[in-house]
Amino acid sequence: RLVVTDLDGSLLDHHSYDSSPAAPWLARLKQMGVPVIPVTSKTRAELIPLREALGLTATPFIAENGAVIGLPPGWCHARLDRPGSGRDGVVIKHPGVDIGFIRARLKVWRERLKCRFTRMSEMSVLEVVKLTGLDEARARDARQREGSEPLLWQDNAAALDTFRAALEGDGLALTQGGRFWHVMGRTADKGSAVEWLIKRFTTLRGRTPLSLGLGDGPNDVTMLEAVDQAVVIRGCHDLIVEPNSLSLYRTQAAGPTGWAEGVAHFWGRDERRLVAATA
Ligand code: 2M8
Ligand code: MG
Ligand code: MG
Repeated sequence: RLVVTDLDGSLLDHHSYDSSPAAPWLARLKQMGVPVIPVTSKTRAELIPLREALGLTATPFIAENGAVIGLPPGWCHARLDRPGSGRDGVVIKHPGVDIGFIRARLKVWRERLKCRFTRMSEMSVLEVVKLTGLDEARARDARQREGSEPLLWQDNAAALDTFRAALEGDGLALTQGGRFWHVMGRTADKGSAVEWLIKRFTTLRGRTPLSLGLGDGPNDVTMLEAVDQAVVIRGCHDLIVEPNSLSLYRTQAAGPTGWAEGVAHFWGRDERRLVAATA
């Protein structure tokens, strides 16, 4: 088994970033030996303290909406990966497009299309703090992008369509998070990164895992369509998910309370048996 999960608005509260209502399930999943893999818009820098705090340092992570994949030593492959030079021997993959190219194209399109938006990298740290409720250190980390650029759209819907089409010609795509639009490589979304990780799990362990995914935003849809069991957590957006089976559950509660509700919906009954089997 395997859990892939969005953070903001899912495992973490949209406003306070608190995860405590999910703590009992996180502990149980650890006991069951189930990897919980964060799949988030956040950057690699933001994930360093967060993975520590959540007790998820031994599992892989997917950052920047799929543009960055991190593999801890237990998930590396002797033939397929170069030894990790990153922190704690973590191997980093960049399936997307470099941030320098993304920023250069954003500059070009803003001049040509005369559309209005503000990139996160143009905001001061204090503006990011105000907008997101992150503390200053985390807001700094949020600006350390490698393969995706968040922006606030300040123009109308028609201009957004034109902008989207222009980006497509560059091999770029727009995806929507809780507060920001994110510009990134078209082929590196959350769903593709999750599919890649499921394949890696299968190569290493010799069997395909049963996968459970949880998310609350439009940027989570590709991920929810890539897993066996999908949980849509109540949030600020109405998500249209095409489930690959009947295994789609929409929670009553939002944030980490909804997260626990979703895991319990699918796995609550198996839990006692699985803990006993792995003990
Ligand atoms: C941004 O991501 C969220 C994800 O839903 C958003 O679009 O609202 C990113 O900049 C991320 O790095 C940051 O931690 C987060 C803070 O709310 O905002
Ligand atoms: Mg979210
Ligand atoms: Mg997110």
